[in-house]
Amino acid sequence: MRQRWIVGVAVVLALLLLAVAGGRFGVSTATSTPNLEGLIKAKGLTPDQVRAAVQTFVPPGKYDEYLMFASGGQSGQVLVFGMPSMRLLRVIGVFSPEPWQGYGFSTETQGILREQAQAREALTWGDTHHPAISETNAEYDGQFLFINDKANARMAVIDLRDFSTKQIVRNPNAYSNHGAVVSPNTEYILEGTQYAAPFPFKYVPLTQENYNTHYRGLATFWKFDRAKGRIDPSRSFQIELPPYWQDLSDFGKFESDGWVYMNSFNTERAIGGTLAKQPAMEIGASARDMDYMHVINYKKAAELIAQGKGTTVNGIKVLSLKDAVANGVLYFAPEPKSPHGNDIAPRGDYIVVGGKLDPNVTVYSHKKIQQAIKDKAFSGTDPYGVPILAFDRVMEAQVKIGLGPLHTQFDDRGNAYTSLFLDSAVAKWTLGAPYKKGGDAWKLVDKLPVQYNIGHLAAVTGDTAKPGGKYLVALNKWSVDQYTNVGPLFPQNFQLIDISGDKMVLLSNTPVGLAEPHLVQIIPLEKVKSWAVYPEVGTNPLTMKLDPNATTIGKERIVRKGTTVEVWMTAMRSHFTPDRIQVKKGDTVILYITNIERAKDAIHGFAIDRYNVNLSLEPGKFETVRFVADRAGVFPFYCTEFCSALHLEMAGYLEVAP
Ligand code: K7E
Ligand code: CUA
Repeated sequence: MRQRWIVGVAVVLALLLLAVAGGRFGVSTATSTPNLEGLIKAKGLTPDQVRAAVQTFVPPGKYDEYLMFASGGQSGQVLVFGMPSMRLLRVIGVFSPEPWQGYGFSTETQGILREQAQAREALTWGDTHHPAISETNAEYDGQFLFINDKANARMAVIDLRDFSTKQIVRNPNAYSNHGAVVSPNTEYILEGTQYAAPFPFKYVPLTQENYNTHYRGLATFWKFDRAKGRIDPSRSFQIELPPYWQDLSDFGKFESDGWVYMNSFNTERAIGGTLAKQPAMEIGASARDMDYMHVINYKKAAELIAQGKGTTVNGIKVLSLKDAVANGVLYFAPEPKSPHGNDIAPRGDYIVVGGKLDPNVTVYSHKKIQQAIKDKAFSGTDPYGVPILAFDRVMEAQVKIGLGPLHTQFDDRGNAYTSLFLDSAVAKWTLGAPYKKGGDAWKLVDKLPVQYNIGHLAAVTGDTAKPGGKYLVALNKWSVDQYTNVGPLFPQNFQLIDISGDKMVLLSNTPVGLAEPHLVQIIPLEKVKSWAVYPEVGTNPLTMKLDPNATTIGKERIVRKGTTVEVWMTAMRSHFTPDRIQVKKGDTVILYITNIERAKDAIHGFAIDRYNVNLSLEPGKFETVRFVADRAGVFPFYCTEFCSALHLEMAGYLEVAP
């Protein structure tokens, strides 16, 4: 340890001396250049802290090694960080309007927020929890990102060519959801309903009897059409489930391909009612020692749907609970009380469950589960006739790791990492054969305190078939004393951890002062092939093709048809053409704007004062905006991105005659 420190500092010092000798500090003299040793001493840094600083520092002009996609929690957005620097690179508007991107202002993006005209009105927020990068052969392929909205049971599709949201679909039969996970080749994106509701949805008074009979959970398999880059609701399906609260899930891979494992809690079917002297929801919902992990044969379910077994409910095919049980689609495996994380090991052989109120992680074997199903090794059925697999026949191991285990990720050396909410720690433990053998298997090997109350954690490609090792991020819910006080709403605390050695090493803190990100996914930078400019001038970001209304220089025009005024406009440094638009009060105005720039980063904005019009026009992008000119007056419009020396002059007037 000490040796590495000396070597590390020696290297830094040597580089510093070389730089000084080479005159790279320009005018600074030996006395004004901060002396490294002096700096370290003045700040009271330990050798580990200096090493962490060097390890996470990305010099100006250099790139990070990884991209980290974080859910933006209640902001309804997605955050993109570079790693290991943990610098915020991008915010992606998803379920909330996002003015910088003009998201929710253009006709195209308003359509996305209105869920392709399915919604009565655009909801203006979402509770994003689980980003999921599209996969090929159970590895991230970097093409698409999916994210769920827990609050409104919606799923969004982001295209990683331009890091923009393309589609939002709403679950027609569920009112909340949890988890977005993709199948190994992204055929499906799965969401569980978090909170059971009447099915099909209507008013059913909340009595215990009604709850048991009329309330249901659902597993929704959204079919993804990769060529179109869209979810296809007409080829999606649902499986009806008992009214337990279905939580996180994971798709099997390799030997477990075709199966899904999904946690549930509140198998007690508690319905609350504190004022009526009923047990509080959380007491009722955690009364039993065991809940049920759902074991779902979704390939079988898809076959049954294809054979016409499903019923269409509100536009989506649903396989009934009865048919699911009768056809061997659904089994339960008992799992320790109030489970949360459900994570499948890299080879698809083990399923790791964290029971929040149990000091163990419980590991199930896919092989044992299949054998138990074959042998009909059931310990009974639940009230809905779902067979319950005998716990001792399907459980592979229980590893005592600490209090409040939640989520688990993996590295490339047979280790698993589990967040411990109550302990505020990350536990590193070993998997069994074939990952680790004999005395090395199923053992707690390291524990690192984190600050504080960790929810999810994520390692580099740590939930795929090829975990990368190297780094892990702890997503801590409480920061308490880690940052200066900025009022009573405290930032979340991301902590970067080096997992490349035997011991985990804390590297850095990153405050997230925006919302509560629940999960991140981390992908090597080179796997994401994003565009620096739109490939063709006039690309419509919704279709990703040349738009028929895109305009080129010299073709700009204003055309009136009745009370509709259409404007074909171009934007380039440093003018909009046309720069004067004359309409009458009450006219419908449609602007088709093309940014004809080809230079990277030559971005223009387009805003009309007092009309709530605000677009972002990246090089080559085409956008439409439509509004009714319902106020008379003369309204300046201008470019909102400081694009050039004459940026302030990039402006014009909308004249609305009374
Ligand atoms: Cu926050 Cu994944 Cu929604 Cu756990 S979940 S913490
Ligand atoms: Cu274009 Cu400023």
